[in-house]
Amino acid sequence: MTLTVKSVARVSLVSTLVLATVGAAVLAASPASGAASTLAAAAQQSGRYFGTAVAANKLGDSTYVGILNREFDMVTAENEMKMDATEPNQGQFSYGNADRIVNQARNQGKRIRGHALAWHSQQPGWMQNMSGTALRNAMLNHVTQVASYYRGKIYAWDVVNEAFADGSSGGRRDSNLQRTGNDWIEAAFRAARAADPGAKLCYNDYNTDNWSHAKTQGVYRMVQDFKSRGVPIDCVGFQAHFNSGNPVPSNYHTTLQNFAALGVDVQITELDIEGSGSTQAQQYSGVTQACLAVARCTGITVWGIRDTDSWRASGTPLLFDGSGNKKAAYTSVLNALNAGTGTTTPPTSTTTTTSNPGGGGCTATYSEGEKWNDRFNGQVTVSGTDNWIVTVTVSSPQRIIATWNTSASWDSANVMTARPNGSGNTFGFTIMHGGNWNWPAVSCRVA
Ligand code: G2I
Repeated sequence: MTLTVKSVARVSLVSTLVLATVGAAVLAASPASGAASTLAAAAQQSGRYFGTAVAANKLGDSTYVGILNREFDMVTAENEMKMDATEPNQGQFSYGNADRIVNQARNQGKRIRGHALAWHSQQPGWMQNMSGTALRNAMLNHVTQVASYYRGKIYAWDVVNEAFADGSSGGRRDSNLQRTGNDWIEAAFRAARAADPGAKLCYNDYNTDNWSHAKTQGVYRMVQDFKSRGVPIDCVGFQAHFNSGNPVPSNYHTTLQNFAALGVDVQITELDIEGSGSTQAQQYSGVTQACLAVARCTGITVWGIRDTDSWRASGTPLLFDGSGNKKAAYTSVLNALNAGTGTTTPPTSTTTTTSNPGGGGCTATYSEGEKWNDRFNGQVTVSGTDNWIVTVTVSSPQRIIATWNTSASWDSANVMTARPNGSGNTFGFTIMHGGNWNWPAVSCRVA
């Protein structure tokens, strides 16, 4: 009991700190002296990047290019690497516009996120009409060709984009690709790994920000499954398109942390938040804080530069106005990055939670135990049922070496399944940390 209370108190304290930081960030007119003065430089202080989507047809706009060159160190082609752009006719590849973006970025010392190798949308006409083995082979050939063409130039590929259904199913989205067989995603990842072994391979989706949403859980289970079976996946992209109907969730940090605990990087890949003024600025700051608080959140990309460049320009969702002036949202992001609370090797204060995402039944609460140079102890307290199954997932190179007050087993993928052994509803374990002090992800279900 005491343990649960301590843990809850810590979570509340961190929330308060985040809110206080947001307030301070919005009030400040300019960065403190000594702080970095661009988004990229500010993000680099914690080893992260700050990127933007770029459209090839705007590379002649000097205001646009001026902001791009000054503020960002990662670039995503907004449309130019999609399947319809790169393979307009089957077997005929077209890289002109994508290359303009890649060359501009590389000449400026920026890195590139590739977007996207396989997707149900933006397929060329010839592919839309295909099905079965012919489509599967055409998709794999596309992945192989495009990833090979850009081998060595891409930091991370969105290998598969938006493959999960919206709503309560938590399952796959129906599409011609899905109908080729449920293994189409892992087949795409294997082809991408073979074509460009140096690129991080990401699964990228939207509406996966709220930890309690079925879609988020569906993607989580897929990544967990891929990690356990050795399917090559390195990262998960959270598009993060927010507005009043799809607001920044209060559990955003939990989502990022729980995915990271599976042993993948997480990236915010297409951030935009509709709105204006201090409300928008606070939301931007909160998203930035959530990334900074997760060691494996390696960077943030906004989906365009000026509001007028946005795919939903009327929502004014970006960091610069139509004239290229910095908005309040820009200042709040810059200040959050400069606040420097985040680190790529954080100490022990990560607030991994604890819950039954399916709703109902039970709650598992993690709290810290003793720490040593090479290992630390943790406890989990379960409430809501005496008949629980708790999953504890640690992230590489961590490994669980001992447990007490539970009947548990764990596998090479660092996932432990714990059940009651008659000792009550609090159990403990020891983790060899290998320098990774992140808390494990825990979740609970009724047996
Ligand atoms: O819809 C927002 C994003 C959601 N996640 C995946 C992203 O790839 C997606 O980006 C948007 C682009 O921002 C739009 O610019 O994807 C849309 C569809 O691919 C893009 O819109 C397309 C229009 O539908 C086309 O009519 C247009 O020719 O942009 C094309 C190029 O301007």
